[in-house]
Amino acid sequence: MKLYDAKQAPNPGRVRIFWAEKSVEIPTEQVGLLGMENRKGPFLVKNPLAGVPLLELDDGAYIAATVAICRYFEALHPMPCLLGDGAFAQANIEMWNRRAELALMLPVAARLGGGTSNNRSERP
Ligand SMILES: N[C@@H](CCC(=O)N[C@@H](CS)C(=O)NCC(=O)O)C(=O)O
Repeated sequence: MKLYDAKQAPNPGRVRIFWAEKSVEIPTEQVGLLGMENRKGPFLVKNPLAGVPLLELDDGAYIAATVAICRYFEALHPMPCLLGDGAFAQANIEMWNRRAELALMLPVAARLGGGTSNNRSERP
């Protein structure tokens, strides 16, 4: 298993924080976002949406999207429970997660001039 990571980017950082809380260590490979390595052939074959983080599994499958990767590790390593114990806690965490992404991270990224896969159509 390997995580395609970019040390300076917030989304892969969320996965690394999640792993740290669960005391999980996985090899990482840095993807140079400034050199747009994520938008070149080899990486695009792995993740056509171009974003990091991207988790490569031992069987060759890929999981893209921060929350999906975190959910995968929550299922593999349930303790400590980070995504909620019970229906309300899970929904509440998901609600705040979505709020943080949509109301905080997206406007900040837009103000900084890009850097998310959600506005890649505006980039060369
Ligand atoms: N929906 C994706 C978004 C991933 C994303 O936008 N990652 C940023 C880094 S935080 C990225 O790869 N930006 C470079 C680009 O889109 O070219 C997720 O949840 O992981």
